[in-house]
Amino acid sequence: MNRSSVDRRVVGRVPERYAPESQLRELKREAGSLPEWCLSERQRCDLELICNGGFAPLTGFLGRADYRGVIDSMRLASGALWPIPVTLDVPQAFAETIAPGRRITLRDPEGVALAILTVTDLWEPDRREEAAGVFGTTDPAHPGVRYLLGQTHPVYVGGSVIGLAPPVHYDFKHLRLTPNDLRQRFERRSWRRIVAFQTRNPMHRAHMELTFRAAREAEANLLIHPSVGMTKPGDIDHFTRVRCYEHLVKRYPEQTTMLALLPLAMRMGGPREALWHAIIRRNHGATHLIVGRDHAGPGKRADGTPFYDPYAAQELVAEYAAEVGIEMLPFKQMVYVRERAQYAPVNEVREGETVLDISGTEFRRRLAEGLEIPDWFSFPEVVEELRRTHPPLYRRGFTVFFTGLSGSGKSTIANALMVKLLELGGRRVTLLDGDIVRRNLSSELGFSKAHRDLNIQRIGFVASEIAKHGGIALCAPIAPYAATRRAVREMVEASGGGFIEVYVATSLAVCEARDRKGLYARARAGQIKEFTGVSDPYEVPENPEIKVDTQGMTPEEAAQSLMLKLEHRGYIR
Ligand code: PPS
Repeated sequence: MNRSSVDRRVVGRVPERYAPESQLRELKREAGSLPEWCLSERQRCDLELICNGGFAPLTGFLGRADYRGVIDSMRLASGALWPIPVTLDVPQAFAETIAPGRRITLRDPEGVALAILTVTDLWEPDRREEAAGVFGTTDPAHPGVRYLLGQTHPVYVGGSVIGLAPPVHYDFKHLRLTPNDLRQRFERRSWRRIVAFQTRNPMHRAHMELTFRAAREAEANLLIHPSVGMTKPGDIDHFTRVRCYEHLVKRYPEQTTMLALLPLAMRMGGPREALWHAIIRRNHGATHLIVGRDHAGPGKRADGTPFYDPYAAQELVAEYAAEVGIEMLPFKQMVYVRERAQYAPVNEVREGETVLDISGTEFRRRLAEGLEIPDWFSFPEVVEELRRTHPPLYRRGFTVFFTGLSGSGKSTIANALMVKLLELGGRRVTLLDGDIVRRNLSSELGFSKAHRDLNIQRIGFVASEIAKHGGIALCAPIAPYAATRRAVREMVEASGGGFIEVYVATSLAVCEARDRKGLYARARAGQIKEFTGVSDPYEVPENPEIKVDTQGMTPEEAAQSLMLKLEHRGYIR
């Protein structure tokens, strides 16, 4: 390793985009009179790093020429290296109220004016082309693609920003250090060589070993720099993670290691994202970046193949490291070698040695089932912290979401299941039956697609709150649309609860023959419009956790079989 190339004092500041004190009063007055845009979570993260210099040399959200250059060649129009588009997406209706040359106020969800943006460009991007260019795929199994194609608005607004105030964070204030805060601290401590470690996961022994080795090899100090903006959906929440990191830093020798939080909204873009991380860490004063296996990896495709080669990120960062001004420390996967009772990179394991490893999925399974987590894998205080927020499944909340035609037997089975769960005891159970919800939550709604979606979203919201607080929600609406059911699943799972979709597969003919409420007859006679199965669609669930065939089975038998399945999956015991 060429030590001299990066052996430098971390002097100087990165340019920030905050308005000088002398102009603040005038700018705040102006902000009150401009069209205003309420930032999404991702835009808020991006704005913070634009303003505090974490995204230098960006001076705002990308304009059209920069955007093109970033997609095609990872470069801004100025020629500066920049691999990931940082864009401000807005709906068409808002775009129509602004034009190039105008200024807009960027606000946080509470209405606080964070910045003023001077519009230079306004355009409708081809977001599929962007996905293909940046992520190398348009497959929605890639979380970056899914966000881009499913959650961004169709018009991009480019322009430079001037910051009025940093976003307010109420959590872990002592760890929220800007690039210039960090540079100043490094300077004060005379840290000349700083290895940054990026992570979006809790850190265990393997990570500690890896960072130790990296710092030792580089003869450098260590900056543990986890991303706490948006990470991959399903990740462990940052509150829990940060408490784990705080435990862990106490185990490093004093004066060697610093922990700081990075408000980065990750895109899970693999190699390009790794290069982005390198630029961001350089801005924060780091001289080295650890790039491990599958850095910023998006997970796998539906067929199980990875989106990127696990070491492609290392190759790309290595190619541009000199230009970025940061040295990359490539790391292989660390595994525990039983005979040596220590960790080693997987490529240094000798023949005949026994390798122990617990994957992320296996670790989550052990947490979910309340199983033992060995000492060689993690530290007791870290495991304890994770167990506090991730108790075993049988102590977590969950939602059983019945779907099926009117008269299919959803409510009856849900009722029977509720009674059985209450008989078991120890848990709170709420039944959100279609009719009950329509009376109490959705009394003003009809049966158009928009109204049905709204009805199901409300059910999903209530269910996710119930599950979040450890309760059991039994939902029994028709819920005819697959996309809305999927959205509810995501909402419940994001709140930490389990989600079990039960398709009550009674056929239309049987439901109609039963016609307990006389609704089918009225629908056939044209007296009820948009009736599911008759004059309105029902999209059959493709992958429900459980399919109930009510023919030849009483509701009680169906409920009993559901109890067994819940027990088998670990939700009750
Ligand atoms: S949805 O699509 O999920 O919002 O429907 P949901 O809220 O579950 O419907 C509850 C009950 O409304 C009665 N009903 C209708 N169903 C379907 N289509 C139309 N047009 C309609 N009009 C009234 C019906 O009895 C549903 O109850 P269940 O328990 O499913 O029979």
